[in-house]
Amino acid sequence: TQIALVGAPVEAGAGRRGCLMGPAAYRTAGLQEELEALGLAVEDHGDVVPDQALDVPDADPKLKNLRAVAGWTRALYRKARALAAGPQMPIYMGGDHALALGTLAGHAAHAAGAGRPQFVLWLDAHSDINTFESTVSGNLHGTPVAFACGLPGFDVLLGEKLDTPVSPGNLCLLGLRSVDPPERALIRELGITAHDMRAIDENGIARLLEPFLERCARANGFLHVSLDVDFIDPDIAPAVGTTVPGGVTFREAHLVMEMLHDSGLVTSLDLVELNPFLDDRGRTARLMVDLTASLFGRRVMDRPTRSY
Ligand code: DIR
Ligand code: MN
Ligand code: MN
Ligand code: MN
Repeated sequence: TQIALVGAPVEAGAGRRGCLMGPAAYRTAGLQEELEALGLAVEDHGDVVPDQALDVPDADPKLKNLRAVAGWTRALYRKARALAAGPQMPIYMGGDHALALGTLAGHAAHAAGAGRPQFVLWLDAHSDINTFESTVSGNLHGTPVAFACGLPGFDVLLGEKLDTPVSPGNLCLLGLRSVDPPERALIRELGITAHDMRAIDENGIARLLEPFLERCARANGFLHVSLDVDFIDPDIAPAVGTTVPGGVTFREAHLVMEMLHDSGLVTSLDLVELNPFLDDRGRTARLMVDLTASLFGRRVMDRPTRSY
């Protein structure tokens, strides 16, 4: 396996500053070296530079940093689309979750061109399915799922309509514990698979994740995984601006990654919302690196590769 590390120091989509230091923290925490230790060929592509997006209003009364977010979306869309066509599997080192506006659009466009469905696993305390209409905070990191589903109102981001949306049936949201009322209604209307923390408590991670991976495998889909730091419990992952208590444990998070590795299905990965300014001696950055290593095959004992 070959891997492309792509820095996306986006912080315009979050409510507080600091996520721009994320890519540097992943490099300092040794992401490249840990993946190379697993025998993978890793190339660091450096940090993406955002477009100017001068056609977008600079000061929108409601949507925070709309022009800056549009600039990132366009640049990351092109980068993701180009990488999806090549041999390397991209890891996008964020940056806040607004970076997924670009990465998801790019990967979905490539999947459509290849005639294969794009699947998305959203690991997050939040559902991030606000529209420009429904958002109360105006923070655009709360919108990428709605954008990816092709909901209306987002054309200003790319400067054109997203014509290859992800089918809502191919999405799985896992780890939810903060969902705004309009988001909850949208999830129901679109029929998106959404597992909250109670579902994890009652069923365990494996029973929830397996059917989704099975569907992806059966459909010969590409799988994009978007890992928000706040998926994990803030007691062990404090470096995030939007902590919500009651997140997944260390082992639950690793189990997700281990199952993803065994599935062999993952084609792209976002690491988002790490805010190193809020970290405790790098422990969250190191945890995110270790989780990524589990996704790429670090394990305690040998196990057969799963075939669905
Ligand atoms: C809230 C919080 N739903 C919003 N969202 C996120 O601002 O739209 N926090 N993504 O991380
Ligand atoms: Mn998020
Ligand atoms: Mn979140
Ligand atoms: Mn692997």
